[in-house]
Amino acid sequence: MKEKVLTFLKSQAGQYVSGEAISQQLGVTRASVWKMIRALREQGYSIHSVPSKGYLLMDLEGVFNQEEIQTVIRSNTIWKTAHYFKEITSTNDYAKQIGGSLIEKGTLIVADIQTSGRGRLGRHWESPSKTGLWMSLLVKPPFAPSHASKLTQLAALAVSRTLKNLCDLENHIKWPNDIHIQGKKVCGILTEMNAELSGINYLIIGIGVNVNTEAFPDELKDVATSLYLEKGQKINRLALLQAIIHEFEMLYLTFEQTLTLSAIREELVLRSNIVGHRVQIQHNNALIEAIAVDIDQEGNLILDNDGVRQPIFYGEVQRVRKI
Ligand code: BT5
Repeated sequence: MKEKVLTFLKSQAGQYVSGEAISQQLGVTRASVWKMIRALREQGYSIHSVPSKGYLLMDLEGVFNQEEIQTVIRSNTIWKTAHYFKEITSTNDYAKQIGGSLIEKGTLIVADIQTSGRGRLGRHWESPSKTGLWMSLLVKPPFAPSHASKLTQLAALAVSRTLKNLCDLENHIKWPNDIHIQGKKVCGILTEMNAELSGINYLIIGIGVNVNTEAFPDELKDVATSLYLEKGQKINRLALLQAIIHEFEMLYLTFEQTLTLSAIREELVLRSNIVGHRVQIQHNNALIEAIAVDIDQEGNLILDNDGVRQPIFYGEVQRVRKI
């Protein structure tokens, strides 16, 4: 029944609604309306009450809880199970714990705060409470392990498109796993897998997006940004999650058919802030400096070093200067 109260409050689109109106609409007593409002507040919804006006749902920034996350995947063809955590060490760590027993095709894991959020090579990922999107997409794909890194590119493109289409924010993909706005990192992706030569047991795509972060710790403030800082207004995290999941689903379904990035290669290049620039990259214990000229359909970054072309599969790229 409290879901009905929630739906009713949502339908009032920012208007106060009296306890009397809710009780009449749902055919329950004023006392039970109050109890349900209290239960919804305990679930994380911010409901403002003013004696003469009634109740106002103030969830403009999006409330995460099991029910809402479940709603996000309702019509999804890949993610059939969802797990929400108020607090967790890392959504990727949880995905690893359950990955071995994953029966469903896909599982979505979302947390409000990560106490040990991780980047690549075990680096710390700052994941403060309720201001970001800290999520892992767990899948059991039927293809060979060699295709796994392409999924990082699919995820990057899904986030990049969403930031443009939903938030109207120009952004770039920093190959292979970051999204930047105005040169600052707004999203990082960590893809991990458990595989054997014969196939992938499970694959985890961890995505972290700084959504409504108002300020970063000193060590990040020059390199990190959030959608709020760039846009000047708070973004609804649920709407963002829904849009990213939807974009990723479409990209993934196409990818499953072809196992190449040929359909999106040009878009990856257009959105890249690496292609067209002189870069340095740490590769096989050597520091290579060359011009990044392309991304191929395998997701490799193509470097040109005095006319010699070299595909790079993975690595830490830094721009040296514009050419
Ligand atoms: C990444 O690593 O960018 C991958 C980040 C993946 C985070 C998600 S959140 C959900 C899931 N669960 C996890 O535990 N992880 C994934 P890397 O390219 O190694 O970048 C790490 C570097 O980014 C750090 O060394 C910092 O310099 C910087 N950094 C840390 N926190 C940041 C933040 N919130 N925003 C922007 N930059 C950050």
